[in-house]
Amino acid sequence: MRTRAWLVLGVPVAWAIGSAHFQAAAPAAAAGRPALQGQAPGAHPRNVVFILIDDLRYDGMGFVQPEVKTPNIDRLARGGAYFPHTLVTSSLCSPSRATILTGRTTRNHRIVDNNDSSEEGLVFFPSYLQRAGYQTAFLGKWHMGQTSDGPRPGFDKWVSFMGQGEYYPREGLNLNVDGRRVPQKGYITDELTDYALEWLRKQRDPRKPFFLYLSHKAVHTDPLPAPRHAHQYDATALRIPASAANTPENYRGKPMWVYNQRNTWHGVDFPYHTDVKMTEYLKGYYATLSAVDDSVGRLLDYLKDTGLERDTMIVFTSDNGFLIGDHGLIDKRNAYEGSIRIPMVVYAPGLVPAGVTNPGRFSTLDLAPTFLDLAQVANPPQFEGHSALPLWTGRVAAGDWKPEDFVYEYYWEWNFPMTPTTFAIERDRMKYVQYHGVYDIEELYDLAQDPDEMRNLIDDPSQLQTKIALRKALFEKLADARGQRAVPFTGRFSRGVVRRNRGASGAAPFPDAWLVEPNRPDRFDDLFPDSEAKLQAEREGRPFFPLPPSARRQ
Ligand SMILES: [Ca+2]
Repeated sequence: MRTRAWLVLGVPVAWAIGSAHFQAAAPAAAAGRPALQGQAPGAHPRNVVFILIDDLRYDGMGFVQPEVKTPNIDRLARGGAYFPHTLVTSSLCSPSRATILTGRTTRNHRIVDNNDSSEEGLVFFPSYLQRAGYQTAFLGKWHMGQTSDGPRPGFDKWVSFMGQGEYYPREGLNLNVDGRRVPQKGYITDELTDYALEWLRKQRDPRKPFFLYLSHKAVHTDPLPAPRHAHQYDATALRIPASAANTPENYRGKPMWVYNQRNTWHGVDFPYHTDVKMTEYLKGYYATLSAVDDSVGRLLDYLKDTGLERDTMIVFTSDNGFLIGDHGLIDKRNAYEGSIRIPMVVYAPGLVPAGVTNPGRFSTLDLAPTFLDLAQVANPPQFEGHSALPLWTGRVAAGDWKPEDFVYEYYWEWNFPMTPTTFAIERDRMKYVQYHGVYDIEELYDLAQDPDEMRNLIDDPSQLQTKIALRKALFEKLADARGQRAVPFTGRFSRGVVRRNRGASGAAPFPDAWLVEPNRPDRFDDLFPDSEAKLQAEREGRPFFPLPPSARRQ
């Protein structure tokens, strides 16, 4: 973990909160609020401000990385808990957002990529909060459905835009405000914050608890900072990971697609088909984050000034991670740590312990169950995750927190053909990754020993049983709600971003271990399941499956 400064590893005390907390004397802000259906007498629900950033890297916060200036997010972390082991089940905007909103995996909600507009039949968790008496608002990037920016079920207030939206206003660019076309007037992060504060101050019903879903466009590519931050990082040296270098050590044991991607739209040699260095790109990226940080400060000040802070949880996170050269890659999609880890800070004075780093693992699949748990609303049967509230509050210490296997899925997008369909599973800090539809190697990492994923253990004889067990578990868990396994695809409308920089890196060679002479006596062995017996035969230099006479060639 790359935590620094004042944060302390582990949760210091086992807080006995849980249901007892909800029976404590109601703060002034909740006084007079009627008990909601299904809640214990005297209980009062929590308000939630959910701040979702787009493509913010897990370590892209000042309290983790001192070069980055995020004083208000740091305030949240000082007064709340930081969870460095928070993961996304699909590292891509639309599938990940759909998972957060529906509590379902991509294989079940079926928003399989950024081209997929199908929201039919999906129920978004704020609907359940509404039924329980909450007032709900959605502000910002929705990015599911390419055909409508209109209000969706589950929200009393709606401010959104088509697709990715834009940082700055231009002629004809509109927001959708409660179904009406309203011109975008200013810088998008500031404008969304203005709408959020206006709703909190003037539009919501103060007698009801609220859930504010603030979904920023920032810091998605191409990041454009607010003018006040444009030169904030001009003199700052920002670093990229050592694995960005094109060296034999960095590519030892790596799949071929990883090397092949370095000179593409999503590679460090040709980032978004430009010659921009990632160290320079990051200056604009973090300057764009600064308006988000201002937004956090404005919201926090409002909650403090009104006394609502004692009764409100703030959750700060991102829809996916972001690679900045890790393994020669940029952006997201793959199952490497920089892609699937996200920032996560939870601030709720009196409920969530302050100033701690909590290593317990949970994922975006667990957010909807957590929010419903906080509101004391029963989970609907289609939810696939579990409430992380016991971990967040410290009721279950990180050391006693035993999450289920984490399962990852990404489906090949024709627009960005350099990243294959990817499935992964993490159990007890061992991560196994396999690729679908390409001729390439699997990966197995011991994240406890090798957090940067530099030593692929897939062919390490001592890991044979782990490999076999994780392959089996991954296959079993990838069954969808109908018990089926289907790799989806969406319709093409172009060849996709296939260009390469003529002057940069080329194609990967096949792994040396795969290059052999003809007529080997063990040439059928790979047709048989991996086992100790097969490994023993390999150790002894004999074929596991002796060739029948008809297949022998001298
Ligand atoms: Ca995203």
